[in-house]
Amino acid sequence: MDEYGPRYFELNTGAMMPSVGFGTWRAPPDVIGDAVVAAVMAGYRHIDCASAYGNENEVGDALQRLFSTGKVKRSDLWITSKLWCSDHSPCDVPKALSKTLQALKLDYIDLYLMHWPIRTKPGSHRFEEGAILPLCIPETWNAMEGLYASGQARAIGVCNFSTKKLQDLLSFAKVPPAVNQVECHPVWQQTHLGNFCQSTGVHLSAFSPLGSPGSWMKGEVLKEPVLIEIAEELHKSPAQVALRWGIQSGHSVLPKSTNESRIKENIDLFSWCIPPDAFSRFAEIQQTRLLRGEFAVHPDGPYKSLEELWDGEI
Ligand code: NDP
Ligand code: 1BO
Repeated sequence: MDEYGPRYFELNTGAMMPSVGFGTWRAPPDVIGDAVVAAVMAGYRHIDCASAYGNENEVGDALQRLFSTGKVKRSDLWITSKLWCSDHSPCDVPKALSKTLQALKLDYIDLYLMHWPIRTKPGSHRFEEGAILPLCIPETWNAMEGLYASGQARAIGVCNFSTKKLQDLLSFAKVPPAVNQVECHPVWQQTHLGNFCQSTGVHLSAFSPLGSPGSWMKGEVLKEPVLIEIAEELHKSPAQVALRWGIQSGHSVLPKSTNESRIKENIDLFSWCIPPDAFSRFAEIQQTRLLRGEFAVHPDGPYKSLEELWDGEI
């Protein structure tokens, strides 16, 4: 029995976003389709995509498979995608969303996010020397607001914004961001940013909620002793406890897996909870940001240090 929510978080647009989203970063194009189908069949109703992940076309094919069998309708699903850094010029923003919609084979997106507060040369895929351009966040945001007004993006938001960058954005936004998607897990709990988001009505969505084991981020979150102890006490896996911690902290969580049994494990979160005495022990965990963003720091770019990229939240 599902007693322990929340299954959804209400955004400042009034929309209800499912609290567990299926991550798609680093999921190879030849396996992502079956993984998306397995995820939806296991109960996920939220898929987290991005043009930069190079697999939106295959995600779109999988969605068509699901729609054609009548298992789910478009309106049952929450689909997020993201504007890549090379598309920040206001004239490129609607073109980038059109490309994403074409790949996903959808006519609207539930949530469109600026992927990073970093702007690179049109057409560039990396952050190599010379590719990073001066920022134009107000102009890019204004173009995102146009997508919201057109209905092609039913909510808009950002990723990887520090408290200061979010505060600046809120000072000029005509449409406030609905979501700030950031790294968040028991080893990088984002307490300060989370409190600011809560006080301003911006939902904090947690990426890499398992600490991205196996990626170049070298996350060891699932080996954290406090997490393992609590998992043993509750007869759950460390991954489930990390995800349940995120939801109980008020964050949506976006676990990625291409393995069917882990896909199921990662959404088995609603028939149990972490009791208050165990929950308070997460405060003991030493904090470390894993996705530090060294690639965004250049002597000629807008961020000359990690301190500047994260405005001290490092
Ligand atoms: P996660 O924290 O979701 O970890 C994914 C890794 O954990 C995979 O290697 C997966 O392997 C493994 N895994 C999954 N479930 C379990 C489990 N139950 N037990 C043990 N290992 C498990 O990492 P991501 O960095 O992928 O983050 C999740 C999503 O967040 C991304 O896919 C993306 O959608 C989003 N994201 C957004 C970013 C942004 O800048 N906005 C940045 C980073 C991520 P396997 O597949 O073999 O199960
Ligand atoms: C640079 C990593 C982006 C993943 O969303």
